[in-house]
Amino acid sequence: MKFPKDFVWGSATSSYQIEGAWNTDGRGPSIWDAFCQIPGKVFEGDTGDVACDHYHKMKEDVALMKQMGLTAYRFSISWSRIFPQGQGEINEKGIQFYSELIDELLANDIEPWVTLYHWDLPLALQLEMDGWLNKEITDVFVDYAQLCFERFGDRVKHWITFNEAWVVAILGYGQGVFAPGRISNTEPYLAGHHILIAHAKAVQLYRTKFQKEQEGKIGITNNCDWREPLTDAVEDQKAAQRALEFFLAWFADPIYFGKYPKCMEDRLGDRLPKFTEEERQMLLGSTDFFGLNHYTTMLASEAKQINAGSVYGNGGLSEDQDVNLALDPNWELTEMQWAVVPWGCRKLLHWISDRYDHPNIVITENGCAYDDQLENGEVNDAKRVEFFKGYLEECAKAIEEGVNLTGYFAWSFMDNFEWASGYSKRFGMHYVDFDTLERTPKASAKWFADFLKQ
Ligand code: PNW
Repeated sequence: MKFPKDFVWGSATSSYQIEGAWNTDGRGPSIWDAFCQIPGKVFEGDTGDVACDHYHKMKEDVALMKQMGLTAYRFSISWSRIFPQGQGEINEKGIQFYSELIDELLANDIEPWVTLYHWDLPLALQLEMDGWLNKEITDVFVDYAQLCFERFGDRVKHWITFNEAWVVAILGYGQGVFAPGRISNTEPYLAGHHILIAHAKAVQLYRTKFQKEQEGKIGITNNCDWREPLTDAVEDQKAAQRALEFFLAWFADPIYFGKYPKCMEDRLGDRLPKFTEEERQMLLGSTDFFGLNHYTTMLASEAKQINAGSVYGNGGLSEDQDVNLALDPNWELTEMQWAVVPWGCRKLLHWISDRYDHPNIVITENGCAYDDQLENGEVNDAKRVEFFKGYLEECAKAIEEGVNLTGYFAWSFMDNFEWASGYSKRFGMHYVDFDTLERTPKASAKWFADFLKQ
């Protein structure tokens, strides 16, 4: 496998999934703190109250990253740790935590890649202004972003405004399985619209007030699975294309073309909000790199009848696209029931490259959950090693074929709170014992370290 010399190698986490310390040092509650309290929303009533206790074990965690030879680490800031009410009063202790984390990383030659929003909206903003359904939140987000640029921008050279707007919109406002738990076939499009505008405003602020002096880059990360046509039939090929447009082009077209994909406009009508000319201009070109989270592949076909009871069948997804999704029974599944299909990654990279004219793509998440067990003090997660090998091989091929892929972040650095699945799904390269909170490197962490040494 050949990768360019300056390729960025990292691992990723997010605040609510690892930090714990939910009410320590003045942190305010987020929508995930509240969502976890609703019976039945999170597997076995798990919460992020303690999680991996990264808030207290930060230095130990950075030392593990160093041991692995990572050159970059992607984490997110908990908005309510630095603005306990989402706006207004600043919590200096929260600022101090991230400031120390950034310093610790730099002291270990690890580049911080910072996500501003990885789903943990301050609860106050949900209660007082309806979260992402209210356009005014875009300005509140910009104030929060500004504070981050001011306080951390001297040392942070890579910013990601939003992680996976699709998940926020569809799982949070469509299917209601993630916070804030809303079920609707109109709200996902409104929430997604406001996230895009908030992103564009934050980028505009960074570019006009900070970028020259701080010399950093700013972008957005979107997630997308690959959609392979079930058959060669033209309708199935069109269905696969439509599924990709509803998934990724929904959030990438406005940034690269200044508008939503036509198939979304046609199918959604008034349910798809419209950008003003000013917003359109602000969105155009508002990313310095194409952040991509990629996990899996499904087969797509023209829906003559939507699969009943499919997880994709609720809340403005399959209904709006007229796409049926299925799995090839030969594909291996991870613990999340996500299929392991390395070639899907390469096809998606090409699709992005072709549609958006060769952007600089950074895979900001890729990884898998397996039922890892600690045995005699070790975890032999051979399947995860296979997964990384397979996906990285396809990445290397894509680069050889001309795709401008410049970085890769493994999800996740350590086992953590997997949202509605709680602690039941192990995604990390470090095993975390959630009783003692001890970390143990898995075989995959050792494989990764050896791989990076070459
Ligand atoms: C991403 N889907 O979540 C997130 O960025 C991480 O926080 C998370 O731990 C990781 O992937 C693994 O789940 C996703 O339904 C959640 O397609 C759901 C989907 C995709 C990504």
